[in-house]
Amino acid sequence: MAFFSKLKDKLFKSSSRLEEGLEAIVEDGGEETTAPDPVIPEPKPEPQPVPEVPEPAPVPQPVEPPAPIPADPTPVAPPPEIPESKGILNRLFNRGGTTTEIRRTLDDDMLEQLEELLIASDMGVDTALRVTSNMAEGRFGRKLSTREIKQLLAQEVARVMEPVAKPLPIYPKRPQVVLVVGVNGSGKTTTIGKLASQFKEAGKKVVIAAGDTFRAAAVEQLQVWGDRAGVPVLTAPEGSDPASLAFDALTRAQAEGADLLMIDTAGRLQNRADLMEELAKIVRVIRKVDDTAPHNTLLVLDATTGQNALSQVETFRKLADVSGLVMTKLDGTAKGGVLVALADKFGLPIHAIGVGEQIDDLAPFDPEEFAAALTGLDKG
Ligand SMILES: Nc1nc2c(ncn2[C@@H]2O[C@H](COP(=O)(O)OP(=O)(O)OP(=O)(O)O)[C@@H](O)[C@H]2O)c(=O)[nH]1
Ligand SMILES: [Mg+2]
Repeated sequence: MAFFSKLKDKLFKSSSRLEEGLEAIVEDGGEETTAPDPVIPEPKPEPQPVPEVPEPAPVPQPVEPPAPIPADPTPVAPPPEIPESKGILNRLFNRGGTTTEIRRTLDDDMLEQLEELLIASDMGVDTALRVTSNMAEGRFGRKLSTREIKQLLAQEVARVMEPVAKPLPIYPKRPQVVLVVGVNGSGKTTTIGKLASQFKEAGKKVVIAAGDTFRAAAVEQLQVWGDRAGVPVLTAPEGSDPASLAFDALTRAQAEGADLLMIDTAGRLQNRADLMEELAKIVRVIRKVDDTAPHNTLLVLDATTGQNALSQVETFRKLADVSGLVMTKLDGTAKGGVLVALADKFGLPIHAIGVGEQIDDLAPFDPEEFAAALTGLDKG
């Protein structure tokens, strides 16, 4: 699976940290065990009057049951060596490389270490506790290898993430208005560019509104993304009212029959009251054109901020009716675990993840791939 290895590469920092931690935990207090031999069970060497040469495939003979077993005390011929030699071959070929593996008994100490590791990987205390207790359920006292621990962890992570993995919903309503919010530098503008490109490629007619009128550079940046995606960007002079730009943009998007209008917003405002007022005004004004807008309010979060992402969700939920999340910068961070905490705590859909600065570095969120990449589990 090509994308999986790409994601795993990109999540290298998260996974390697968790992976090393898991290995260290199992090694600490674990012991070498001989892995149970997975080979085909050896046939019991039962002496019986077998044909001299072993048939390649002993075809069952339903017609005539193999006659023997008369308790004949006179051994006609010594039982041939075949069963024994088969055993030797089995030993040679199947049991030659007896594997040893370090396993550790799952006990309170180990669970505590696992909790600490998960907390350190930004899963948050509550989520870390829940995940480890689920991992332990029914397995307390069992000896587990690193691989088994990884599998268990990946399974629990995937279970937490499953319900939130939802692509941005597309409604029949046209134009569908997507308001994009988030703190300064979280990746709003970049994400709009990437999303616009994906929707354009999917045949949608997309329009972008440069609602961050605070800085001229912000508008230029969005125009660059619009050019890359091949999508028009509607702008207004620096310092002008973003709400009136949003109004104009929606009116135009409607007139042009656009499928999607994405509205960028500023993250750099003086204080929360300013930001709240600005976002509320944008919403108020676009509702004059379409009283069901915005249809999605995307909160863009920067994964490298770790636990901070949790408080950003809380803040933005008060400012706007956040309908879903995009988590950026999952490449090159050791804090990928925060996604698990977010999913566990808020249950908001995660529509996509940003794994780089290029236009195609936005991926749908796949819980199993994410869990495997995060835990360093080799899939398959
Ligand atoms: N590595 C990486 N960098 C990203 C990702 N998404 C965004 N960035 C970078 O993060 C920086 C900020 O991104 P912007 O899109 O400008 O963020 P913003 O939220 O629009 O910022 P403001 O407009 O200042 O509020 C840029 O340098 C982007 O290239 C990602 O998924 N991975
Ligand atoms: Mg921006």
